[in-house]
Amino acid sequence: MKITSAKVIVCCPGRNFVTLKICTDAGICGLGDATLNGREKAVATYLEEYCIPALIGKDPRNIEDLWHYFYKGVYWKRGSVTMTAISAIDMALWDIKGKALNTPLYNLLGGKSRQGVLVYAHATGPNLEQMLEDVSKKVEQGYQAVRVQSGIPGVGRVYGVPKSGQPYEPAQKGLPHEESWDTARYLNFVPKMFSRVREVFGEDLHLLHDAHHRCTPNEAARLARELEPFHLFWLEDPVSAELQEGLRLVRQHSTTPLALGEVFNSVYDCTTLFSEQLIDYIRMPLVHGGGVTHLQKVAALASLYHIQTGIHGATDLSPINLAASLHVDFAVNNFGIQEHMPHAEMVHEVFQPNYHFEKGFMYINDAPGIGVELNEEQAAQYPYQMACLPVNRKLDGTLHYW
Ligand code: EZ4
Ligand code: CO
Repeated sequence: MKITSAKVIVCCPGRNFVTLKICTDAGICGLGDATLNGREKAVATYLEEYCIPALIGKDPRNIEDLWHYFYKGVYWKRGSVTMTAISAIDMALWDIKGKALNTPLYNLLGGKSRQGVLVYAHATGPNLEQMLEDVSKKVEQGYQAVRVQSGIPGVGRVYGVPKSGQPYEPAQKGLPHEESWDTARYLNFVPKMFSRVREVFGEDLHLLHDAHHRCTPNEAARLARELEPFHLFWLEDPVSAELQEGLRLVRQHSTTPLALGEVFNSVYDCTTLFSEQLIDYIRMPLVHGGGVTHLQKVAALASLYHIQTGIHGATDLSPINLAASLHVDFAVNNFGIQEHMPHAEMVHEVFQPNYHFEKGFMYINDAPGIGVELNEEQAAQYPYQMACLPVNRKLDGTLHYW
């Protein structure tokens, strides 16, 4: 089999998505997600100018070899843009392999290790009461695990908390807008918030929280310790983990489970965290973390250190990425939980998914490969619109440094 053509499809059905489509002389095409929120065109150009010309004529069945060709062969290893491009190629090749062998991707990864994939929903609100209403909604929808975020009194617009009634979308059209932050108010508020959530919803609901890299290791240690009575499923990104050693301080002070890695793009971002057992869940997404091929290796290494997967699944990652993630979630032994933020209806005019949610779990059908269809005519109806993630300033105007 040979690759005969490949192209990048950029569309904006409510938000931007970048998709790589690779086609072969066998008449089989594969799709890969290449969306890097706020930097979509950088990945599209990387693929169009450098990767696609090098793919033509290659045998798409040699996925491992092609992965290393684009990772090692370019000399400039790692980085989000490069790794997102490699991820898209990798996903498209696995999609082709599944279609060529007429079998779903999970079957090529060792088969199913479980009946369904436990997922968590997002509950948010500008204040405590509205947040509690949103938790109720998610529980009514059948979720057994809920991530809880709320506006903080005296802090204004906070990352990850949409304006009342609007869906959660961190990127805003145009150049970055600005949000505010105050760590002292945040640290005082979050334990009270979880105390209230436990009071209303009891002990059985799994609760998660995302600190979005806003704390120093010492602040994070205090937060993790003060959250212990509320038995979180996890505390996510308590610190920015560029300094992996920073997690030692957090770990030494608390038994609250820790989840990190949604911004990681290589196993080398994880090695200290894994080998010293400093975290409990690894959040690396397929789309920015080298695709199925690299995630399998990350999950395998994590499993040696009692670390489970908790793959990133926000709406800025396309349905192709979510489906590919679900295949991995089904297959790996050390699966923990999968993030699930349902895409807007408009997104499904372009991407027809092969998965569904039921009573707290997600399921995937047996369509071959990754199994998501892309409607190119519909995609063309929604041209790219520049959008960026916000910057974050402390109340005195200082750009928050983490
Ligand atoms: O901020 O995907 O846990 N989920 C998250 C996400 C990320 C966005 C960034 O593009 O933190 O909402
Ligand atoms: Co996060």
